[in-house]
Amino acid sequence: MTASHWAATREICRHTVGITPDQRHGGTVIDIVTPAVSATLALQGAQLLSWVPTGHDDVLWCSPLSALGGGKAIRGGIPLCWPWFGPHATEPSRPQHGYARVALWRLGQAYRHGDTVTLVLDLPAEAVPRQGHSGNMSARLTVTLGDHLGLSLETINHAVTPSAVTLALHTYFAVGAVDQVSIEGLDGATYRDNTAAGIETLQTEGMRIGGETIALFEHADAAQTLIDPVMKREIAIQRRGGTSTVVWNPGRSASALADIPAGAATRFICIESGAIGAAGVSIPGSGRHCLEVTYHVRRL
Ligand code: TA6
Repeated sequence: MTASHWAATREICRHTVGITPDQRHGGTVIDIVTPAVSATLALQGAQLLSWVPTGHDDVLWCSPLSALGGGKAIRGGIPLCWPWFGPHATEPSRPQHGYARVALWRLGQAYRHGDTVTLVLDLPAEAVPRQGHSGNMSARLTVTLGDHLGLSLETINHAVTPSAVTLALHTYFAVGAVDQVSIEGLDGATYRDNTAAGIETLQTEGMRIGGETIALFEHADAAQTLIDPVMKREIAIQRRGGTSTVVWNPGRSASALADIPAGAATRFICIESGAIGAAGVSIPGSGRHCLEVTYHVRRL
């Protein structure tokens, strides 16, 4: 981060009680502390790393092994997959899950209403390589942090022609034991099972995680609930502006991922909300698209 970028970040935070910038583990973060919430967001990727509504444990899992800057994807929290999800459709050399999570975003605004804090972060078009279908686009993330969490990822198409995007919030939820959780709200939908050569599978009877799971639902209901009997809580997920949900846990394959400590893959489940594959969106010339997701946590 340049000195002027750091100074601009500090200046925005200076006016709002409870919002503090810091430099940590090789990156710049914003710490948020109010009576309702404590949270940390990294400017790399505009990635929320921690969200602790008062009276609860952290809702998010984040690897202690990840650097928080330097252009390598941070493992945990809420990575933004944008402007494509997964491998690039035609150019495998481009970064998996797009540019957003490895780019340095700019804090544009920070404000507080009561004990709720809102941060607005921008990824300007100049920071997005104009190759292939990345087109000429910018992104804006608005994060609202309080006793619930709201994220709104806006894509702005600056070209006069339509641009196609796939995108997702790749949220890592902390859980007590992944083999004990269930995910409601996906029954009746079909998913591509990427642990079984992409076979189309019908989901029934509540989703349980029995090992490595890569389940891509292009179309699923807009609401899911993650039920965690070990942490005695449930997390309600509501999505708008996309029809897709992905459920991912690496299971034993975690041993091949250097940034997941031994045994830690049992302590998170990714439930990702977005618009992927054939359910991606086409944004008209000079148009905008908004993906919104909200999370509420309740004690069981
Ligand atoms: O969203 C599922 C997925 O694409 C999986 O295939 C899995 O590899 C995961 O995301 C993590 O990707 P990453 O690039 O962060 O290692």
